[in-house]
Amino acid sequence: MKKITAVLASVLISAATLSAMSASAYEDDGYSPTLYFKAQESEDFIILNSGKVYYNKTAAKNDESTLNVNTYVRDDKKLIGGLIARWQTDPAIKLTNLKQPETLPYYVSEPYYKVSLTGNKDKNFLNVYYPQITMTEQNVKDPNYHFYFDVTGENTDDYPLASFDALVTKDTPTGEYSVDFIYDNLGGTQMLYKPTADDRKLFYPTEETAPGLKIGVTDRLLGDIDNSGNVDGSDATLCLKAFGKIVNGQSSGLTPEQEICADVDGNGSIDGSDATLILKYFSYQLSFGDTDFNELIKSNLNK
Ligand SMILES: [Ca+2]
Ligand SMILES: [Ca+2]
Repeated sequence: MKKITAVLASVLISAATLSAMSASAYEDDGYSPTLYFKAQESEDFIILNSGKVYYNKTAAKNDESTLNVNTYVRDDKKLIGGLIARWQTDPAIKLTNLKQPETLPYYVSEPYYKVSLTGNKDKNFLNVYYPQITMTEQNVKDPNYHFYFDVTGENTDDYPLASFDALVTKDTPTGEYSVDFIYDNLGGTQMLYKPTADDRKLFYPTEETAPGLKIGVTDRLLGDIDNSGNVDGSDATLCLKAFGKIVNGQSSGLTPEQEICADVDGNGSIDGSDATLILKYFSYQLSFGDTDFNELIKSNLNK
């Protein structure tokens, strides 16, 4: 595998040299493709409005819970000619079961095209290569061989590059986790694309163009800041108090467990929107009886 990585990296690098040679003909319009993850809701996980995943280990029905995640590329201009996506996470969460989708997001053209899915268990990372190029002298000399495929889907959400599982257990320590694309220029996440018909460009995503998937692991219900076992007005009050402190430049005054469950929209900060969502959930429960936060999130009332 190492060999293929090295070969592909060197091919991509030689393409970058080509790009530099013709750079004068190319005007950068700021366009870049993006990569992203989307997790699927399941028994032990809630997907928050921001896409962040919430895991309450106290309520989890399984000792080991499987979060299914899809990896996508968005390339509205359909310029990509090849990509390597590599991602990893904290050792407390295991990444496994990497699969290619039934419908590939790219048009497949033989003989060059082959998707490769690999990973490294010890280092806890997964890789997707589109395509895994079969290297021959002739291929290298063919200036078009990178570009024998194109995005198939109109909506990239219908066409993941790959799916995988993230395993979270009751022993996973409380905390904020993230499945992150690996950003490095030597065999890490990279995309080769053609900004113009005769140009090719190597693009290395950053956190902005390839954001990670956030996973909050805690010991209590979403929004139950005081851990009373239900979500109500007291939790909204605690949330507003924490917000007030943050606004005044102080720390929230909450424990890490509380902070994770207070950020109910998962946008990374505790503020008035979170308090509003907590109150909405409280009144939703009063109207509809014993429901879970998931149902509010899926309803139209959560925005
Ligand atoms: Ca409570
Ligand atoms: Ca928030």
